[in-house]
Amino acid sequence: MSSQSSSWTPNITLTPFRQVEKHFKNRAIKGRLPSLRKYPVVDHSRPEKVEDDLLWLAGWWSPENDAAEMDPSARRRAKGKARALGERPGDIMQGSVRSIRLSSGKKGYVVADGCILIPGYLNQQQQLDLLEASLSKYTRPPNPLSLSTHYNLPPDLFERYESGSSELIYPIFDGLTSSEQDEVRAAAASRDGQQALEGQAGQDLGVEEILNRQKAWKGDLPAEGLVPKTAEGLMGDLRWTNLGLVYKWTTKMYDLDPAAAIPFPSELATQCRDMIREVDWREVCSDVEMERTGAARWAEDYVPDTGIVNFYQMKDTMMGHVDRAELDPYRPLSSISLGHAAVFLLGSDSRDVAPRPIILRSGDVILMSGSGRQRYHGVPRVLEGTLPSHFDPDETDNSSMKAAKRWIATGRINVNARQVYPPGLKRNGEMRPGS
Ligand SMILES: O=C(O)CCC(=O)C(=O)O
Repeated sequence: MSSQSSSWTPNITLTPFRQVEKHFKNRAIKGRLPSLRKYPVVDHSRPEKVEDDLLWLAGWWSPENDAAEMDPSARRRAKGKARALGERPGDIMQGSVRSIRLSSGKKGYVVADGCILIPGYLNQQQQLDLLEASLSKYTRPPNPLSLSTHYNLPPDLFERYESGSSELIYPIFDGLTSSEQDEVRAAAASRDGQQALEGQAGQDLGVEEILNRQKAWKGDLPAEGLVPKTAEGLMGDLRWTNLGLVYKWTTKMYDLDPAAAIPFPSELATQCRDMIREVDWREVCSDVEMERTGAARWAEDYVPDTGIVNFYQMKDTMMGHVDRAELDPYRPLSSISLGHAAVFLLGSDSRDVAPRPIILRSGDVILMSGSGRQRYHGVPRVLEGTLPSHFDPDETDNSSMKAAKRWIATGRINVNARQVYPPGLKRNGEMRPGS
């Protein structure tokens, strides 16, 4: 048995990924923004004109933000320059990244193997349409929301938010009988520590094992100690809504029971398919990678069957993670940003490698495919003061759009789509003949 001396301190060394995450998350000093130069960000989607660059206008590039990283004299000079917001950084912030031309004429940047950033893929109207759909349509049943396990949600949650309803919505736990509450408590205690932190790859588990594990899982449990809230309060607490095949956050597996499948929204599927079709994947993947991933066929057979809409309030973050629950580990994940800009960290397949920070603005798309699907990624910071003016209220807005704009005034939305089932794989796990 080893003994610990009184000077023993736990090993709290952070991985390079966590160090970068921590830097961007830092809010320790009020009014101080984290430096964008300490871990230089790539910023391919910035507008050409300085006066259109909301990050610059909001002071994100101010040298004053770098002060903590500087020696005292450089800090004094920086403070002087900061009054004029500083200079917008030049080429260094573009990084050494290959650009490609999409068939639509749009420009993409290969920010890592298999990962493409397409700045401004969605125009302003498309962003507004997707904003409204994300909040008003995609939050309706049967789609599960982050709050569904915990609150008796009405189907018209967003309409209540829109109308400013003062009606209270009650926690599920509070509505249980006392013996049911005891059962929930006992089940929660027996599961303590059993929650999957990192999921196993869907491909390694296979359909049958996923179905077996799903059957053994007794369901998510409602939390105790929540208070009743109005729709206004709950729309601020909302973190995600699930589209299509249901992803189980606690087990980190998809629910592959055909009876549980929810159709993926067709208009979103078309939009994401179009993105995949516009890319000439031979420009992105090596011959070996084309062969290994089946990328040559994605234009024809990429059909998203699941997705998540992530809702961020300004202080929300998403920890670095890898999405590995899909049965095909290579097919593209299409990811769209709306509202405030954010720092997106794109790492390698290990947290021991520092990630590349990338600025994502409203309308930008990231496609992650092939080996790029195994890369750690996350969102350590939503960037204050960067909401584009097309999200400002407009007198021609209908009531639903007004409410959607009210929501995004303090937030960011990410809409992403994935394909769980590779073509040819039937829902019971068998391969279709000839595939
Ligand atoms: O919000 C984003 O841009 C990233 C979302 C993400 O990484 C995810 O849903 O897995």
